[in-house]
Amino acid sequence: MPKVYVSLIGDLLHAGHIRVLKEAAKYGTVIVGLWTDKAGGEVNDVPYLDYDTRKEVLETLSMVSEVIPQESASYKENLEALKPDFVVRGDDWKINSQRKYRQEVIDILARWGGKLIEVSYSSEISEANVKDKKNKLGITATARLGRLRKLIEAKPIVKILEVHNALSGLIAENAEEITEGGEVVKFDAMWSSSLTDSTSKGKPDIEAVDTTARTNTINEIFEATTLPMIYDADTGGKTEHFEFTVKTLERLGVSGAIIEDKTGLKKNSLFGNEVIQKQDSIESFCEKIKVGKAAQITQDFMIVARVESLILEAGMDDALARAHAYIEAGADGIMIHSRHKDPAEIIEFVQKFRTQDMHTPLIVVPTSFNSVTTDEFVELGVNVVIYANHMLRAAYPGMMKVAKSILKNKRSLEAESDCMPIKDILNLIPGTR
Ligand code: SPV
Ligand code: MG
Repeated sequence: MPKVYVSLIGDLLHAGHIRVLKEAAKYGTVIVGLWTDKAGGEVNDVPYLDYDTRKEVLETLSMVSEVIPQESASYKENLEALKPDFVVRGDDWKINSQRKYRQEVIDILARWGGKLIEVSYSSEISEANVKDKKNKLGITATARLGRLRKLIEAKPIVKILEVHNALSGLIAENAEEITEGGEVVKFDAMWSSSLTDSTSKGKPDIEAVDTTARTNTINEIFEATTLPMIYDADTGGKTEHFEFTVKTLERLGVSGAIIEDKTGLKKNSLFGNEVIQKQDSIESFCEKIKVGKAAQITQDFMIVARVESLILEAGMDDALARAHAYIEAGADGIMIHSRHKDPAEIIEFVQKFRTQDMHTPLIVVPTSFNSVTTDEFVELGVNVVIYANHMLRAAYPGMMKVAKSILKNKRSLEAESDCMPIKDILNLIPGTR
């Protein structure tokens, strides 16, 4: 029997897949190359369902003889190992970001006279379209919670945008850019920033906005979005209180909390030593991490320890010693912060940390060292980058400008060009009409 290779993510199996598999079965024995999470991560399409669940579904189909993993978005490795006579696929990849892989498949098959068969794929049933529809239906707390850990494991880097209300949440969810190669790039998750949530409420960033108020903001954001969220838990508060915060966040479907190793009255890190801020002892902070880890109910919730040694000028050795101690205490990741424009100390930290620990997720917040690109962070060994305050900082000057213009001109005519058209704001949110 001729060998037929079909490559699938198979997250949401739909009529298009069945059409491809039926066609493939006409040509011989069908082997499905099922994408691993990492393969999906290469093209910004990390599956929602885990590999074994997707495999189980495909294996029950009569058209499928065998399911094997495809470890990369490129088919190369599996094709060279199997040397199939045919590859069958939906024809949508002629126009989407996977066209480079299409040409590679054609070239590889040509080496042994194999053939690519393309099945016409109507756009209403493409996987992306089905996912869009699914997003409109929303997401459960459990599915949202588990998503961040999965994204960190599967993607070269996870890009996170600050949100402070539902509208900024919608921007994080929907903003996209298409690269020259046709790849769609989007944000992967949202950051509930203590700075911007407090500022939106007209309060200073000193833990004065309590957990109840913070979680109200999260609820509003979750009503309108499906992206996972990481929560800026400041110092985590009293250790005895932190365990309740962890349970509250898990119940809502937040994926993790970042706690910083400061104690007493917390001030924003970007003040550095211009204000009085005190770092916690390693022992006491490790205890807080342990209590938080013991409090969590799910396996997936992440507690990330934020090291403030560089902010407080306690030195590189202190930063590294603390990071390793916090991991030992159970932290699922390290956020290293700096307030310098020059990224040198961040680069030094990451390089030194990675000589001892290759795996623990590293998170950076490049508000000050904003010249470094996500590609450069990937090279360095950073796993998560948080753009921590930009949505609020962008909105405020626009609002101030318009408010002043109305005062100055005694009418809004002059401000109109700085505002989005009424028609657009009416239509911005689906279901307004
Ligand atoms: C926040 O966004 O509130 C943060 C990051 O904690 S920073 O403002 O840089 O301290
Ligand atoms: Mg903060």
